[in-house]
Amino acid sequence: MKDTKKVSRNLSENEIQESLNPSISYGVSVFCYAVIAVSQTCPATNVGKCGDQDDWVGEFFPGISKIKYEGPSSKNPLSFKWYNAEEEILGKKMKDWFRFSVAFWHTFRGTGGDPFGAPTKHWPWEDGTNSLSMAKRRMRANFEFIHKLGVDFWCFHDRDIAPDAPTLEETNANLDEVVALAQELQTKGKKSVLWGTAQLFMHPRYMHGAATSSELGVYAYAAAQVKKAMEVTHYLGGENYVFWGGREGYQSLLNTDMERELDHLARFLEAAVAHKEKIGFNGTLLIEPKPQEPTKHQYDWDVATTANFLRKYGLIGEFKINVECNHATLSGHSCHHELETARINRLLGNIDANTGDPQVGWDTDQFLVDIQEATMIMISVIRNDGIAPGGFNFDAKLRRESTDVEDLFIAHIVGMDTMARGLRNAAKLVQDGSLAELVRKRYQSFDTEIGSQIEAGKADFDFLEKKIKEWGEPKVASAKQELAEMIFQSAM
Ligand SMILES: [Mn+2]
Repeated sequence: MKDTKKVSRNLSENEIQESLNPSISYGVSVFCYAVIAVSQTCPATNVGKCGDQDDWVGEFFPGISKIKYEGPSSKNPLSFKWYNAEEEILGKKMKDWFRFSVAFWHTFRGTGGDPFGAPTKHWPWEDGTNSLSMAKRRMRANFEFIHKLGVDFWCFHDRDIAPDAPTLEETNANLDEVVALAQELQTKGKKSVLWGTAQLFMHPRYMHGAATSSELGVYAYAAAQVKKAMEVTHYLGGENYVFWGGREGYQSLLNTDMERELDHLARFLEAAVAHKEKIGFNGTLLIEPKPQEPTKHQYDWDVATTANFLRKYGLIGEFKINVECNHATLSGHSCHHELETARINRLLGNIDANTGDPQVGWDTDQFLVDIQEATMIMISVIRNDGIAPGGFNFDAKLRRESTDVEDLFIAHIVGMDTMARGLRNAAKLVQDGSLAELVRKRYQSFDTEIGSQIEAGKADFDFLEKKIKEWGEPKVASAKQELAEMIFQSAM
């Protein structure tokens, strides 16, 4: 960190307050408010289009029309080469396999700021404020974006779509005003919310966590915030609600009562289940595992840890899991492993489609462009017969150096095309059947009378000892891993 250039002056109370809001991201940018706080300004070329009112005139993306499928030979960057929404693959339309969603926080609040540098993105519609009118203008830009991109869903954090205020009542009033506009735009554009969530990690009150904070007042504040976020998600017709424990973890076990914190987290989630019933929200509650960052240890480390937590506290059946690929790799697993762990535990609820960098090793939230990885993801999704009412949320952001408005479209297009190629490849593997046959053959010794006795729990050790004495040394077959890889490759 010695080369870090920090903002050299002290920030005023107002600037700190403002800096809490602008750039919300699950990634590294949460670390350093001060750098992020450098405000965007209204570009000179847009004089007359910016101001303190929601007075933006005309389109936000005037040079870009609705993105169309043009097929693999197209050289047009603003077209789909592989994603063809209405095309049926294995009996389901592509759009129904994916249920793609734009993440409001990355696409509309991502500034390109990082712990070492100031924002790099100066979108024409941003006026440099975090005002309510700016929030509304941004929401209108969001709906034009998802319409032109051709996706049906969007996801949000409460504090990203509307500004924080000094009191909870005023903050909620801000949120209500923006949500009313979002509802109007949704109805007009026939769009809906894939999921909503509460942002419980950026404000300093959450420094010890939210539901796992050592402070009762913070636990209560978080409860009030989640209550409201669940209510607005329900109001907007959201199909899911996500819990991501941004700071639910610890920095040191020396000062932490881990058992008490986990008990509190369980009580918090139980209260969320009760509130869901109280308001008649029928959406799925989802937990999004992540192993660490910004905490040293986050309690919902990975899918298996989260499943164990849900079982211990009797919450299985109330929650499913939102698997984020970049979080999977941070926990030392592949995305495919996490999806399969969720699937076989009947917990697969949603996918945050992104990826990390294999060398960098932190949560870089990049658009996933690896066709092999996408194919493995889609193998799990096909085995699960889709993930509705969940979908594929692009919890992914442009690189700091990508600064053109059209880059927002290009990033989502390549992300959607990559997943579409994954689906097409996985479907080829399913139709070809030789990979499934290889796996079936590998376990065929259990497809016998004694095998079914074992699998039914009816073969005790005495019986098996008797059998092996009869049979002698068992024959052990090849695993055929390289052949499996060869078959997999043939579908790329
Ligand atoms: Mn995520």
